Amino acid sequence: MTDPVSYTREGEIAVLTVDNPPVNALGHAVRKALVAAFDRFAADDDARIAVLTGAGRLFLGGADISEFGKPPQDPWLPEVIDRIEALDKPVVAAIHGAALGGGLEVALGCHYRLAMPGTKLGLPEVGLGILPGAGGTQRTPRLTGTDAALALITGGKPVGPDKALEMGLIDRVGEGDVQEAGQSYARTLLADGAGPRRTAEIAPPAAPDKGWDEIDADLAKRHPGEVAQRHAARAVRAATEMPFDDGMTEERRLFNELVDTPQREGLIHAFFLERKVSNLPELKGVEPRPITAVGIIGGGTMGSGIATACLLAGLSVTLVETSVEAASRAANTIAGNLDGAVKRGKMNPTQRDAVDLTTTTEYEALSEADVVIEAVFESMEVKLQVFDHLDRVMKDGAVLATNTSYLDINEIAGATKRPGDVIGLHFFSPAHVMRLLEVVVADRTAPEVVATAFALGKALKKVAVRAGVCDGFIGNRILSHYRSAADEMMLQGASPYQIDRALEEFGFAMGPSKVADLAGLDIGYMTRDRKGRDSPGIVNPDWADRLVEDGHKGRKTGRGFYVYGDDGPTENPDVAGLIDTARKDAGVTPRDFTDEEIVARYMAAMVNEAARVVGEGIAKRPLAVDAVKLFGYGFPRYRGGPMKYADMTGIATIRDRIRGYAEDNPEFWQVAPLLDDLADKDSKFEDMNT
Ligand code: T1G
Repeated sequence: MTDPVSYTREGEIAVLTVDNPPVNALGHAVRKALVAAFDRFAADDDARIAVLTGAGRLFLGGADISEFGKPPQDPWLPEVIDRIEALDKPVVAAIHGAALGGGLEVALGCHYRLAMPGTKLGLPEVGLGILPGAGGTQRTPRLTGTDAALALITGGKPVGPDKALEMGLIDRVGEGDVQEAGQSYARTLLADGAGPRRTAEIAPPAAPDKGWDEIDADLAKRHPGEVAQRHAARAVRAATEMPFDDGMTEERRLFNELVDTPQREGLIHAFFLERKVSNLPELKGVEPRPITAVGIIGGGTMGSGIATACLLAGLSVTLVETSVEAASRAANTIAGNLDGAVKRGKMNPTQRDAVDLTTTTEYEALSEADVVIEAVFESMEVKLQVFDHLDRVMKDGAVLATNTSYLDINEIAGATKRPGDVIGLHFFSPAHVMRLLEVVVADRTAPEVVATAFALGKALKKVAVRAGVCDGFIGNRILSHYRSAADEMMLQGASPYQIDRALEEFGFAMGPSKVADLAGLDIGYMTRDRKGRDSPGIVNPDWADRLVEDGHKGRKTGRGFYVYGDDGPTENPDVAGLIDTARKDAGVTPRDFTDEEIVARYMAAMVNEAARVVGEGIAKRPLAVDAVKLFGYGFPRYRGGPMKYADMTGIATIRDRIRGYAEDNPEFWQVAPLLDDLADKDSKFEDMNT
């Protein structure tokens, strides 16, 4: 490896550049090279000031996340930063692209800081289940004040250079080239006779406006179940109450506690899988087809959401509806979505006004589209008619995608003259907000069409996950299985509300009955119609059927498992009676469940069906299942996903639980072959992710 930190001199200015692609992560080699380079600067009598920069597209992307969980290697990052700060000659950090985590902490250890327009400066560590562990919790509040430091550190979100300047994180915003801007600032400092200005020597900042107990309670409420944010606030508190060195010791103690938590393991797993999941060996060297113009068939909630996602990505969109009125309604829905995106800061007003959207009733308007995404009613008959029409109007090489959530894409492809161009793009509602995209690859889908789908997913800032064709692909197929486990527990004695509470305590955004109410109880009703209500081992939730038959479809009708009044959802008093009737009809004597058993059974069903999905190749790797559940189904990110949960719980433990459950329902609780195999070998799902 070439020296990851170069040292050159421009007159009296020493220029130190970190070059460790792809993100200049501060791994062990970089830390050693930084110490050597700054030692050289200290000994270089002709160098009166140093400028630290990053090569490539950013300054420093932080500590090397892949090192966590491994024995730390000297020099530690805090030690490197302390050496920079202790120098008796000034050091300027010239920042571009991003200074994140340890990258920003290095900059805070420098004596002066300049950032270029568009730079991201932040301390995202809490999103990895840790905290800024190289002085960030001690130096930041000394520069910005305690409240601003708490917001930056516990929020984990980066700020731009103007905000950073206003906060006191940096001293100036540069112009032009970062190297020249950094050296120009250095010359100014020399001319002003500026010497080292050590952040650590700033007096401890004042206590925050709010009391620490209130701050802790706020964080516990905003990040239920998570520990990192609250630990980080305790480290910032130390900065206000202790001398710098003691604060650093406290920061290190709290950091080490977090490194040892399962949440750090889960969150770092989630960080890497988000990037690995779209990295498919089968696509190596496969060129995607260019996409600039997208056609959408159907302007309902999904079609309008998909159109919005494409417009947010700067693509031109032609949306086809069956009538002028329907097309106009779709245009209004999309306009509302875009206005919402501007409000959320996802799009600026100029971009919003420049969107290229055409709504029409003519398929012929799609003749130049590079890809078309069908999002019409979930009926094979309707979809076959749509694809027959598309087959006739779309140009050669166009990609024909369906947004179906369960229909057989091989059948749709087989009805066209171009099955190689047909693929599934399963978006999740609201399609312009939810990040998950299941790319469903049919038997004859061409590799470059798969590559094109992933390129589109990247352009839409989605987490694209490859799925094979089956009923429900990855996410919904597994959902139907753990949903049945919940139904079985309701029949046996657990209330829907205890189940929701137990799973929300486990970390789910919503329990299964709240999710069902949100999606619409009629969706489940129609699925049971389609699949049949007498599959062996599957408990049919007659109580949910009765609710739908009485017109109660969940949130959209104001009543389902919950009653949706002005003061939020309350339990629907009719549900208990409906379940009791079902228990009597089934001859079941209800029993109590503990919250622990509810979570264990629910998760065992999820892991078991996920193991089948991986074993059958519907998901190529276990991390694909984790990605689907994290980005499409509200699985708690700090647990890393169901497969990570299984690895951390113990595969054999889960297998043995399933064997126990099988005693009273052997048809449903059958151990998946892959789960059995891993348990017997004492292996982990993680071992299959390479
Ligand atoms: N360590 C190791 N690998 C990293 C990495 C990091 N910090 N950041 C990115 N990668 C890998 C990533 O997995 C991918 O790998 C490739 O680099 C490109 O990433 C002591 C303890 C910097 C904004 O949290 O936010 O400092 O898939 O696709 O879109 O207090 O990467 O190619 O094999 O995301 O241009 C804090 C995390 C660490 C920043 C660039 N730092 N990274 O985005 O590229 S903890 C972070 C990012 C810490 C200190 C603490 C982004 C980016 P592969 P990418 P990008």
